Amino acid sequence: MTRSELFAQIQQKSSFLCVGLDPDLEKIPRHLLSEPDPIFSFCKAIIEETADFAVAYKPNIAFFEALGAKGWETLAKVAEFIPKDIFTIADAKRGDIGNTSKLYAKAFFESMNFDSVTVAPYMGKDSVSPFLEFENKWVILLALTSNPGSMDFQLIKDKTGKPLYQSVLEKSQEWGSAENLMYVVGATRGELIGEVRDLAPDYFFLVPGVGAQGGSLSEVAKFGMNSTCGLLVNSSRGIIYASSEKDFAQAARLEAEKLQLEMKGLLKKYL
Ligand code: OMP
Repeated sequence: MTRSELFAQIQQKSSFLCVGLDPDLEKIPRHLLSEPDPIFSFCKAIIEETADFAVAYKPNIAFFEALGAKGWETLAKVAEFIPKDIFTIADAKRGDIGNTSKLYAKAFFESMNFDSVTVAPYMGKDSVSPFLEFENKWVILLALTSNPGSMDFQLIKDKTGKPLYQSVLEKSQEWGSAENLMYVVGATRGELIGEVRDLAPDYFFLVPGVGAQGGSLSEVAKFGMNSTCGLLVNSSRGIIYASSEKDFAQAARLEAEKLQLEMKGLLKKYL
């Protein structure tokens, strides 16, 4: 999917919502456990009920690979089930020496046909570039993450006073462009999102951390939106675990719709 196709979808749905699929056997409704593939049944129902409001889905690979070979099968089924006009993110946070990264890229872009994969920048250019060589596919590079530990390294300043996350943003723009590279910027980062936007004006940001982690959607839009929206805001637990009863998918729909309505207002205000 191209950047303009993604923006067209955002305009059409008045939404920049990414629904995070983090399905945990211990948290999904009990009645699903008698199904042949409970995690698939869960994700399928969530996708069916939220697709009207979502422009992206982000299966977090950990929740699938924790289940072994069966989990990988389920992931492939989930990826296949997501409607083709919706952007897909394999949240795998990969990155390794070049010839290994190339195979990670093949796994997610060819074997499973995801549109994008999350990648860690720590190993540098040769660990990220192999992902950027696939046509019409995207790297979503960790820049400023939502978790408390992001302070440990990402905010460390170099001799000139520049924090590490800013060096990641500047350097990586030499490797890719706004047509094949996005950045992870946590919703919990408030006005720092504005600083990231100044350094990467045209790029899309994947913004996790609203909902369960307490980030504010209106702050994200205020500091982060650009002329083509430039935001995919993710919520996982806040949507998929809205109810643990038989009505879980309808409850997820209501949460997704609530976020979409707020997004519609923000698009009107800032775009
Ligand atoms: P919720 O907190 O339940 O909405 O889930 C957030 C999702 O985004 C999880 O799948 C995390 O792994 C992921 N995530 C973060 O929470 N923080 C980050 O900085 C980066 C990610 C990510 O790359 O998606």
